[in-house]
Amino acid sequence: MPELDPSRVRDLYRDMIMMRAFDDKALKLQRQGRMGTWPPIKGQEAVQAGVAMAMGEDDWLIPAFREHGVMVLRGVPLHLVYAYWAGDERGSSYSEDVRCFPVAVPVGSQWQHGAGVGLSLKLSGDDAVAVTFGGDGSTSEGDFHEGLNCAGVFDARTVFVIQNNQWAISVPLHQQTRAETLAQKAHAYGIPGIQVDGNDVFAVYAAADEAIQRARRGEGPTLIEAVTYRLGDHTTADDASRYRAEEELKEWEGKDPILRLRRYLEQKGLWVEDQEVVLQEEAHKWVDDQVKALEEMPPQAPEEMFTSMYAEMPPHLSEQMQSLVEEVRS
Ligand SMILES: Cc1ncc(C[n+]2csc(CCOP(=O)(O)OP(=O)(O)O)c2C)c(N)n1
Ligand SMILES: [Mg+2]
Repeated sequence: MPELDPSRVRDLYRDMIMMRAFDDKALKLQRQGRMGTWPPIKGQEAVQAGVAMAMGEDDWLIPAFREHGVMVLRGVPLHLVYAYWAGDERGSSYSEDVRCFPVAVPVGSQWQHGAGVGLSLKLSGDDAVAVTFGGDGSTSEGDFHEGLNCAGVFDARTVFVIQNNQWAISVPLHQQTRAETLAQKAHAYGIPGIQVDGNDVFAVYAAADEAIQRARRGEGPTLIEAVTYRLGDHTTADDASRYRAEEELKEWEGKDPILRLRRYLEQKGLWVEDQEVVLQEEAHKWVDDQVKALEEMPPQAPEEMFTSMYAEMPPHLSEQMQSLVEEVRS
């Protein structure tokens, strides 16, 4: 059990409630046609809250695509996270003071980005740390091995976090690897690997804190496997009931990280129903305000979906951009 005073434990609970509220809202917006495809984070809140709390102010976050919780906790405005998933390029354009890379959907690409950022932090003598995320499925990509190997060899200041939510769309973990754990893959690269209960926010915080401090001292990277579960569908374009047993879902619903932390708080006399009511109201108000901010953004220019990709746009994309602009304006 890490040393956290009661107010920080309550902060963790608050962070997780905020995540659940904005995740739930995004699903509703999508069903109403006001949001694009959304990958839900329900069930994975403890990983994100625990890692975010262990990060220092100047540390860098390199997210994959299911890290909205940790992104918001690191300072990315929620309405911009929503904007990204509503198909708006401005969702990836926030203040440079927020040390967070944009969402990267290509599975596994984050491992190399994280190794690179961690290496650059080491070379520049910066004592900040890079924290990178990926899913269980992404560990089957070559990028995972290249990223971890490179980080190990060069002592990058990187902490790698696998959100092992048991599924990569419809592919279960046992079809992803023969290894007993994902954490043990770290040993092949000569770096520490630790498996934690990802639905236990204290375990996640403790492991992340130790790994981040270690990287900050220049002692090299760590791989953390957080064992959790995706309680929702892969995205709003998926129907997990087609490949996943109802009993499995029920079992994991019983391990909901938010319920677990709430029971802990209640048992310790740190939480009462009145506080829950106030917090829920606060969460819903914040989410509604952020939806308003999203919907008040002026429409994005059609060019924007082209202009963020290359420093110099290849001719075939320029042509496509031109024809889209003409079509939209005609
Ligand atoms: C390189 C690449 N291949 C395939 C896809 C399509 N795809 C998107 S998410 C996903 C599964 C990822 O599973 P996992 O890494 O476990 O992350 P999770 O979605 O469970 O968070 C796949 C195959 C992609 N985005 N990028
Ligand atoms: Mg997964």
